[in-house]
Amino acid sequence: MLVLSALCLAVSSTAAQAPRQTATHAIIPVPRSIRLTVGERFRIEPRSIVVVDGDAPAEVHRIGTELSRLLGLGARRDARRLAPGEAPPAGSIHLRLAPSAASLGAEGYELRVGAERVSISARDPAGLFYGVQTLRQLMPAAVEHAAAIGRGLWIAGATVDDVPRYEWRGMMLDVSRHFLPIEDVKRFIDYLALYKLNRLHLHLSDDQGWRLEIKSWPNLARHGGSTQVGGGAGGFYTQEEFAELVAYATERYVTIVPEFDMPGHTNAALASYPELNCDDKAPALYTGTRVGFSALCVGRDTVYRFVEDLVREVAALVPTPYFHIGGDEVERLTDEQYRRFVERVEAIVRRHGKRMIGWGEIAPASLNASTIVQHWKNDRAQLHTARGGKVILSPSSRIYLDMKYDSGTVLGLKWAGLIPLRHAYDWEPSTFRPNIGDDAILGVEGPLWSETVVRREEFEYLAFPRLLAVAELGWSTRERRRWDDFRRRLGVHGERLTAIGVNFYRSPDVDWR
Ligand code: TNX
Repeated sequence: MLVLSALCLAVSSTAAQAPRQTATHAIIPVPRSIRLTVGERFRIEPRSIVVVDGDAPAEVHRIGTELSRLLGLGARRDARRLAPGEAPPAGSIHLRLAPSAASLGAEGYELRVGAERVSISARDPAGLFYGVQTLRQLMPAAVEHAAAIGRGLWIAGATVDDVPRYEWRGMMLDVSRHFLPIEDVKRFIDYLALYKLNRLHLHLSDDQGWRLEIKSWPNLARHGGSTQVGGGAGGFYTQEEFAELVAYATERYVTIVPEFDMPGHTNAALASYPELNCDDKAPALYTGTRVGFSALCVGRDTVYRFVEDLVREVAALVPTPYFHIGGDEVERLTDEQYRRFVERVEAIVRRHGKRMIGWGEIAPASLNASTIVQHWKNDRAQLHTARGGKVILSPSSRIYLDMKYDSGTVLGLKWAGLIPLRHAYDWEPSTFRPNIGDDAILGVEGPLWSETVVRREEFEYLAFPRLLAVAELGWSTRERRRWDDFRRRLGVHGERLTAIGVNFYRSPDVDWR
């Protein structure tokens, strides 16, 4: 048995036959179609170079240059533009836009690795970016180490034709319960990109902390952001930092989805501004973990001025189409008060040109069909599909990344059950909920609530490897997903996750490398 890092050549023999070679790959998420061509590997050598077409947009050139850096191609670090009519030379990796490849959609790509040349083509730059991620995974994990520069790298020979199943492939980070510095959030964006996840939903406010500077309501961050669960120092992102984060995410084809939870989960805001409370008294900051006790004074005009200012500032700062209003677990309002609030806020969000998203609880309000409902528990998200609306699936019993793996897990919660790796992987979105079929499903998202996790390493421990199950649920077709095959491929990723510095849980379901 010859075991290579990115490619396994399993040599099997039976008594009657000569040894037979079956080549397997370890790509996560598994591509729509992949054929390995054993014996055709492309070696990274001093002559290797990344090339793009002469008229390629700057974005494509940037993707090429990033790849070139990853490969450690020394002086040839920038991608080279081909001269008009010049064919990609031997030893080149060619990134090419093929506008006519309509069937590849906005994110699909075709990849061909031969001994002489590599080519990736896609209709759009995002597809080239995803082709590059597949290329990374066809190389030994050593490519992820800066120290690999000068080592003999190679790419497994392959022909890949790949498109995602869903347009929404996400993760949520709760930076309210425990604050994560911007550098840590960037690390998560890097991880998402490698596994072709394209949404990072940030839960930016809750009872315990307000995490984004709002210039028209400065006390939200200054006071409301000054603590966290357990009473630590908390923190918040300035608008400059946040703009930089959005730019960082955009370069990696990750859309930031900002959430400001309301009308409940608002103690940090209520503590910062007395006028948001019906009795005009600001409560103390909160550092516990109960839910449901807070609510904005929804009958007051001031509250809608607050929402208006918030949406305006965030819409200007985050050039992505979504604004998530939370809307979960409100115990202090009547159903009628709650629904009217959601409807008024939806009008504000729409006026600012954004698509509203809310947790399942918002579905009974009379919503616009462009609004998105995020299913998480036994909610009524299906009311929204009946009006033609789209749903994101985040079932807590399957992909709440903050649930414990098993009864021995110290971090995490268990109200939605224990979620071992296989349980997170082995389910089918299109049949998961009655009346929420594939045509209504925008995609899947794994939320990571942070009541019990403080440092980046702890966030990572709960997220990995279950986030890779979410990545495959979101990208790969139902027919291509098989638990046994996933666990085998995942084992190979142990080395890669270690190389990029992820503190992952060594699930006993997997034979880790
Ligand atoms: C429920 S999920 C919540 C969060 C908690 C989480 C803990 C949702 C919309 N609300 O406020 O952090 O459970 O698992």
